Amino acid sequence: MTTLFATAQTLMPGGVNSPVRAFQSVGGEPLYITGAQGAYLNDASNRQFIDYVGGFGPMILGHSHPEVVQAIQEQAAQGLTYGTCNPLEVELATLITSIMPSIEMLRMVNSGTEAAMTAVRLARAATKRPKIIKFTGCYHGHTDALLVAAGSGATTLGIPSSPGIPDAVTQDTLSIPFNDAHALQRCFQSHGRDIAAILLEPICGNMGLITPQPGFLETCQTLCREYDSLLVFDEVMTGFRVALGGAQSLYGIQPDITILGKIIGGGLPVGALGGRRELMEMLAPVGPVYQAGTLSGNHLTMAAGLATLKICQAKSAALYSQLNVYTKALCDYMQTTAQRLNIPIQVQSVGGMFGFFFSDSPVQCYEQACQSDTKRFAQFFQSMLAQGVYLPPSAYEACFVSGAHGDVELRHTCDAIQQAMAAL
Ligand code: KE4
Repeated sequence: MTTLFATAQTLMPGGVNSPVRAFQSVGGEPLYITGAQGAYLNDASNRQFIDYVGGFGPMILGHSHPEVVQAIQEQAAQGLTYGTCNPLEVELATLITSIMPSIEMLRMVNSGTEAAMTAVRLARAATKRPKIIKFTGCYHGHTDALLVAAGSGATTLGIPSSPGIPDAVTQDTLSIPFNDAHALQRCFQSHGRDIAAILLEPICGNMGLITPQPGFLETCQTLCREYDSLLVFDEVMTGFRVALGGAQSLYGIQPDITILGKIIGGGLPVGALGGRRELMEMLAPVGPVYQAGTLSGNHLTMAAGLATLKICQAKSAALYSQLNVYTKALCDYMQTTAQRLNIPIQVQSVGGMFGFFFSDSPVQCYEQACQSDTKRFAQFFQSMLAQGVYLPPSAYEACFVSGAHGDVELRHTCDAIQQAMAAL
């Protein structure tokens, strides 16, 4: 064991500041990254890896993009935080609302968790109803009310519903299978007028990658309209990732509230929630729904997010086409190699994010995801890592491609896939 990790384990639970980093489900020791450029990570042992985690989504342009770094450096020279308003938060809000028409107004916070927590409070206040429908395996951060059958690290570690949360808090959180329109209809038939909102990842990225079945998102929207509930899209991961306008632009569904994070901070701590004006103006100081944050709208984060989103917008046609082409080529190679070696695998991708399950049947919900072969995933993960390719250290995460991934990285990754699969 490296001294870094041994020391870390004496100072931080599991030696980490976020559980999925601990490599517990894939074995071995976590990486200690000391630098990152473009598509690459460099670790404390001077090893280099092609990175398919990208900070779990924010690094869509690749690491250390010069314009993003420069924007942060320039702002840092102007002070690190003011606790006041600043022009950059206005500029970023203007840009986001111009890209996502469902967002007339937004509030910046410091994480996706904060944004999801606030969205739930706002939906309950707006509808005067207590219940929230979520989908099993979706992850919306670690706020008490949403740590019910949660994905990502919660599932990775086998604790999808955490201890320490009173039943009184979770009794109004209804978790049903993703892609199960009948279960959703039954839930509304049972609880209809008590349901404040449906909260979902429109494309699930926290139980591997699972796409909505045709019509499923429309059913969510129709039932919300029928019962006067709110539709809340958690686009922390998919926003500006799967398309410039996020999943809502891909599927043509306008949610009432959108949760954002990751890319809009360019790699710095961020979250946001946005929606129709009359909803958002229920938030203090205009309305009575309280929410606050010392570092919300911090100008360094705003600068990094602005620099990132401006490039995504300016180069959107080329960038998203490049992400799509690269990701499809990689996934096609993974699928055909597995087929040639008689290894059952399900590969899915949307834009610059992809996921795969070692499973002989399609994976459309959490229960099916949990039946995939996670031991085989761990073997594959370690073999890819040994060949200089870093995948998310869990079968219940999504992989991410950046604009800095090119032909050299694709060829290296495909060669590594061939080797890793042949060794399974
Ligand atoms: P944060 O609080 O971690 O900023 O965001 C929570 C969140 C909310 N919604 C979605 C759809 C998310 O994917 C996330 C966080 N994603 C995980 C990766 N699956 C963060 C990585 C981690 O927990 O270390």
